[in-house]
Parts: sequence; C-alpha cells; structure tokens
Amino acid sequence: MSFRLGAAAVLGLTIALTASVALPASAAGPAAGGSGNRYLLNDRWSGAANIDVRYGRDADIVYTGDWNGDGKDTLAVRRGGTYYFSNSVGGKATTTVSYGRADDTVVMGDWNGDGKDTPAVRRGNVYLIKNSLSAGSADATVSFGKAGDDVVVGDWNGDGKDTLGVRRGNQYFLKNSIRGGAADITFSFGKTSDKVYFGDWNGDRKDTPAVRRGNTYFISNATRGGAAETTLVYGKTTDTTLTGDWDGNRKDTLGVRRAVPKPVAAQPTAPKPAPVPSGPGSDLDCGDFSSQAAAQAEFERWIRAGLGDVHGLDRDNDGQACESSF
Ligand SMILES: [Ca+2]
Ligand SMILES: [Ca+2]
Ligand SMILES: [Ca+2]
Ligand SMILES: [Ca+2]
Repeated sequence: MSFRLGAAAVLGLTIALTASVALPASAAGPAAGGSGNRYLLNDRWSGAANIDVRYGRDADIVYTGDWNGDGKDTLAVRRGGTYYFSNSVGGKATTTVSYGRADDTVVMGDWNGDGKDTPAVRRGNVYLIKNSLSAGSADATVSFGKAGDDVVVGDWNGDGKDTLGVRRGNQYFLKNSIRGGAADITFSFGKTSDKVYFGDWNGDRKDTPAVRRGNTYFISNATRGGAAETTLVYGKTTDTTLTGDWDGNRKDTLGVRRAVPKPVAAQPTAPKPAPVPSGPGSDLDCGDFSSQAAAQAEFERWIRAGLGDVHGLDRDNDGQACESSF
C-alpha cells in the first residue's frame, strides 16, 4: 500500500514538473568552429547522417540552438555582429539580428527557461545576456569565473535553464546559476586533449558531456567521472562537430560541418600525340626503345590520349612499360 502511494506521488511530481517546464532547448553553447557550408546531421546514434544540407557561407561562424521554441535545434550563422537564424535545417534565415560587436565571443543558451536559445556576449568574465533575438541592450549583465576560463554551457540540473561551467584540463566545474561562487557540480571526464560537447543525449533534460578524439565520440549521460556509456565513430577527423536535437525528440545527437571541396580548375587537355614515329597501327615493341624511360614515355603518351596500351608495352598491366626488357 505504502509502495503504491509512493509510486503515485512520484508520478504526480513528474507530471507537474513536465507541465511547468518549457521544452528543453538543449544544444546551444559556443560557436561550432570550423569552416564549410555543408551540414551532415544525424537523428540517431549511428554512423550515417540522415540530413545533408547546405547553409550560409564557408567562412561563417555557426551556432546551433532552438531559436523558436519548437523543440528542434537548427542553425544560425554569424558574419561580424550580424546573425542569421534559421528555424529549419537548411532553410532560409528567418530572423536577422545585429547584436554586440563584430569581434565579440558569443555563446547561445536558454537563459530564462522559455525554451528558446538566445545570445550572451562574453567580454572577459562579463556576460551580456539577451533573452530575445533582437538588437538593443542586454537583459542582464553578470560576471562569471575568470576572463581566461574555458567556458561550457548547458542545463546541468534539468530546470530548463542553461547556465555556465568552467573546464580546466579534463575537470569541469558546473554552476546551476549564472553567478560567482563555488561550483555545484565538479567532475573529471576524458582527457585534457579531448574536445568536449554538452547535450542531453538520453532525454532526461540534463546536459552531460561527450568528448571527441579524432572522429570517435565518448558519450556520458552523467556529470561525473567514469567510463563513457556509448562510443561512436562519426564523420571524418577533419569535420567540425555540431550537436542538437534535429528532430525534436528531446534527445541531442551529432552532426558535422564539412567544407565542400572547391571544383578543381579544369586540367589542360592532353596534347594530341604526334602520329610520328608511331601510331596505334605502327605497333612498336620493347626492343624498339633505347631505354625503359623511352618505352614508358611512349606508353604513357597513348594512355593520356585515352587510347590505352596501343603497342602492348605493359603486358603485365602494372603501369610499367617494358620493365623486363631493360
Ligand atoms: Ca526550433
Ligand atoms: Ca530563452
Ligand atoms: Ca539549469
Ligand atoms: Ca541527459
């Protein structure tokens, strides 16, 4: 009996919390870095992307976040102090805002828990927090940590609000409110050389770390030390990582930003081989050449012309003409 009552009470609490908290805007955080305008996003923890889109320009600074509160994370690109927010992955910019200075460091997060991610400009250890995608003065100005801190963003306690944390090596000092004072959560995870991303990988509303080495990701669902719960190889080592909830299932997954190779300038067309001293019909043999190099040159001349090994100089098809004759 008491067990049943207890279970009901827990259930009631869960529902009340669910009803009162806006959809988590979980990804966000600092700019993704990298360059390129191809985005390969994955809704599942698998090796293959299910979304492949182009957005913005190669040199754009890129952020991910839930700009409209629909529960789905999308892209925003930044050029100087101008931001182009799009509410559909690969779709046109829906909101364009100029905010702060061209050289500001900006992190995105849901600072007020309304389900929408918005910018915070960082200058040293001062954060100018904005709760809407609009120009104008900051809604709040707060100090956090030290000017040189490596700062991370996430919702550590699942209250729907993003707050800050500091990384030092492989140690993390997380705070559940944006203000000074002792960390609420301290833990170590991964290696000092790892890249780290925070997201809600399991849908419990709390953001936890995933570290990257090469193109291998080690994912944890807790802000504590210990082994990763999931390991996944994704993308290429040269890719830049993005994280977000692309399909709105409340779980963050991976994506990458990749540079699209520029089309290579057309090679000058191979000059037409002179018909003398030989042609496809003249049938030279290895014995007609003074050296392997001369045979090789004749062989390659016809290969380049697209006619193949017209003299039959490379009988063993290893690309070396008449190598057994010299
Ligand atoms: Ca959205
Ligand atoms: Ca917000
Ligand atoms: Ca929080
Ligand atoms: Ca989580």
